[in-house]
Amino acid sequence: LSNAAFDKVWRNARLATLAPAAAGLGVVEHGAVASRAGRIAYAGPEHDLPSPGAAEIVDCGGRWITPGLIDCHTHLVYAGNRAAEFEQRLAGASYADIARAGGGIASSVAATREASLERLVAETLPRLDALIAEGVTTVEVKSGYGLDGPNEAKQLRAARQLAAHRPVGITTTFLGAHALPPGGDDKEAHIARVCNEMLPGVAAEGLADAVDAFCEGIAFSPEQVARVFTAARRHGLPVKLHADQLSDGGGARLAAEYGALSADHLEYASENGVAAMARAGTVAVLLPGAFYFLRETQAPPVALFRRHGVPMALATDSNPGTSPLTSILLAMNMGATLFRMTVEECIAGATREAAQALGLLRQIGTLETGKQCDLAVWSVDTISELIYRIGFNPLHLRVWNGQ
Ligand code: DI6
Ligand code: FE
Repeated sequence: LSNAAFDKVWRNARLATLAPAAAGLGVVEHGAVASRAGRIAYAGPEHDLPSPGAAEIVDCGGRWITPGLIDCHTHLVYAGNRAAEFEQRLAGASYADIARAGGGIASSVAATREASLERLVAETLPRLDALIAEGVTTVEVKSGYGLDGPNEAKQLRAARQLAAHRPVGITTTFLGAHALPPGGDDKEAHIARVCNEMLPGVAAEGLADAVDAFCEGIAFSPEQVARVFTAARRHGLPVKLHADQLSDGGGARLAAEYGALSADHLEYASENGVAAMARAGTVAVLLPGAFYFLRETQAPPVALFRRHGVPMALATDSNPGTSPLTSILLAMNMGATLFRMTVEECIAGATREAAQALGLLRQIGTLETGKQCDLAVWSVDTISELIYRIGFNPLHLRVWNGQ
């Protein structure tokens, strides 16, 4: 360490560092974190804290510090809502029935195309604020409600602009292969436009950090997704996949074959799909909000992910159709109650494993020297309270990029 003073020290805290070399959550009982120039300059026992002085010292009063939470799968940018469709489902219609009748994603596409860029940002900020209020410091945002060149670009620009309005990290994912655009009936033609027009346009403008697709009977086939992934590779973009959510379509294996950062949902993933993910280092992103909201009954194969050593992340899947959820803490509680994940898995799932699902584990996701200083300080006695409570927000303070 140089002699330069720390910018800030948070002392008298218990740390869940999530450092991969440490056991479990990497707990440090009498801990401190120090920042310099937006990065973590120290995280560990307070009595080992080097003492070059600090511009500001914050006494955390024995509270817990975790890495800032990461919501690694959202469709946060869209216009309108689907409350009417929710009522149809309450009356007995299924998600797939509504999609086949031209509702579902297509109705959000119509509303999103109608909205200006400014309007999209304005409609999204309250949702983003709800996440931020729970200690979220990085949010992944997908397109997929524009489904043509100009509107996909508009959605991704709106996502990028969020970072100018709020102190939060935003990563963007191009999801042009989400559904057929309204009125469209030719999946092959849509995939060709995704690969030859939309993706090159979005990549040329630097609007996307990754590429995703929806691999499902009601969406696109593995062969069609493979074409999108090949195009992504041509543009040097990593891939992710909505895989095996409503049926086993071989999505987990397909994602692994393309070295995907993550495969997401995975309720119906098979063991050989899970094994392929393990070999490829693909993270399983589990989305209990959608499982709950669709009243699904088949939980993802958590025991298989554990046995094969596939890291499990948790995210809100915040979207108007299947998961109108803007609480990462509730997603974590549902990971435990609905998917039987452990407290440690739920906390790792919204920090370290979520960072890996975004390809950002070197920058964020744990309390380790050199990483961006993103912290959440919690007024809880035991860290399990974060997972145990429902609808209670114990966030004491949040630090993004050292501030
Ligand atoms: N899977 C989902 O759960 C969301 N998208 C996807 O590919 C649903 C999006 C919506 O219904 O608007
Ligand atoms: Fe999704």
